[in-house]
Amino acid sequence: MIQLQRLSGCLLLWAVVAAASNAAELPAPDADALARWQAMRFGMFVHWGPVSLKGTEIGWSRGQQVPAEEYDSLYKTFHPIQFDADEWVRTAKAAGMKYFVITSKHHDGFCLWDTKTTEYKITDTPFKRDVLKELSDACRKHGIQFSTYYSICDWRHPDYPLGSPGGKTTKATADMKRYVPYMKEHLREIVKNYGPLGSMWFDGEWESPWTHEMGLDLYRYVRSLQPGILVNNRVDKGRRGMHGGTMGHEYAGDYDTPEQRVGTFQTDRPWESCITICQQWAWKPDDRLKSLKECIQTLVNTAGGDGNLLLNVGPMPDGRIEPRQVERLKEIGEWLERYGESVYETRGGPFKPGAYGASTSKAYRVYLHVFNWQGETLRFPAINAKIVKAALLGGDGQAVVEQTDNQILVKVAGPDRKEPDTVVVFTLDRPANAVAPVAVAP
Ligand code: FHN
Repeated sequence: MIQLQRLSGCLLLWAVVAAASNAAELPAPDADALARWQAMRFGMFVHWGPVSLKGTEIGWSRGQQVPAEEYDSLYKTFHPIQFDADEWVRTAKAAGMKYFVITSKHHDGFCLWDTKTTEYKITDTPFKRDVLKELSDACRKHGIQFSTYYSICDWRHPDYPLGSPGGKTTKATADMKRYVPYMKEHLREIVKNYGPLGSMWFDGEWESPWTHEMGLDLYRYVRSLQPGILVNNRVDKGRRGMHGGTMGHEYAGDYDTPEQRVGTFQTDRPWESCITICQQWAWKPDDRLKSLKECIQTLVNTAGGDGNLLLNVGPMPDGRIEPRQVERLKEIGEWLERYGESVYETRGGPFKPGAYGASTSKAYRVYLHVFNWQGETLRFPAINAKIVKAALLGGDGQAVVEQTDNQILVKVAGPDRKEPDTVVVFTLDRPANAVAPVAVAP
């Protein structure tokens, strides 16, 4: 028995080492591309497809609120005649977003480009136009980085073993040996015809048909299509659910992907929170729209944690982004017009996010974003740098800062405080990235 246990122990160790060594052979992410993407801090996520005709959730409502047969026939009447790629991209730009990620194929298998692999695509709808082509052209025209979301799981395709509702059924004749090449051809078409891309944003990796070995292979394949492309951690099996972190170095993926939450403060590995501006990913009539305060504070808390924010909109079946969502995005852009230097090209910290708000920094400057004053004076822990100047970003009003060896006291008179965020700027006697991050007591 002991012998058997020893053998199984050795096999397990071998498997771990093999997996680790496999991962060790992965091409390193393009450091410049990663740094450029991190500096962008803010992008638009779009979940769209024929399901918008029903106003239910993309992928998940197939075989639930919408019978699968009906869901799969929606494309035959999908005719978003008001779709204007230029208008979507201009809306993203007006919001202060620097990159754009669209669902090229979600769990329902519908393809938003003119793929040669299936008729279940946008160019086989009454609309006939290639949405990915028009969006990639518009992004290039407006200087917005273009990226695509791609779902590994495909609950409609006969060769992907699990089906609707929500991956809870199985398909008798499915075969991953046929499905993976189908998927790889999609990725080749997308990168070659609409690239270069900023990122390939994978999703749908959590189900049993997808394995760690497949994830490592797919990461290598996508990097072979475009060496400088970024790939998120949902290409492999290492993602920690909605927390979005990666379980270990043996797993592929260049950045972590917290979902519907602001990621925790993390400066040693890039991350991006994906969050809906409403509640549902795809369009839903009368869905709850997040307030401007919630959107700004989410963006600031994300940047304060050293992460990016990918804020999602779900366009309507006529091809427009809902006017009230466009208005919200415009309001975010107006805030960034004034305070964007405290978000773009910054790093998180050195004061970690807390009840007060969050901080960001770049060069010799620290931007203290205060949401909650909790009284007259805010108290912050000492840092290993001298504050040589303090002011309010935007110039109107005064910040009074007192620094001792043990603490930093910050005071801004009531009339000078700003909703939803008062930005106090410290100028330091050294680069802010030389200052060790510190937690701020609640
Ligand atoms: O199931 C999907 C969901 O529809 C949506 O696309 C989000 C966005 O990241 N990802 C999955 C849920 O984790």
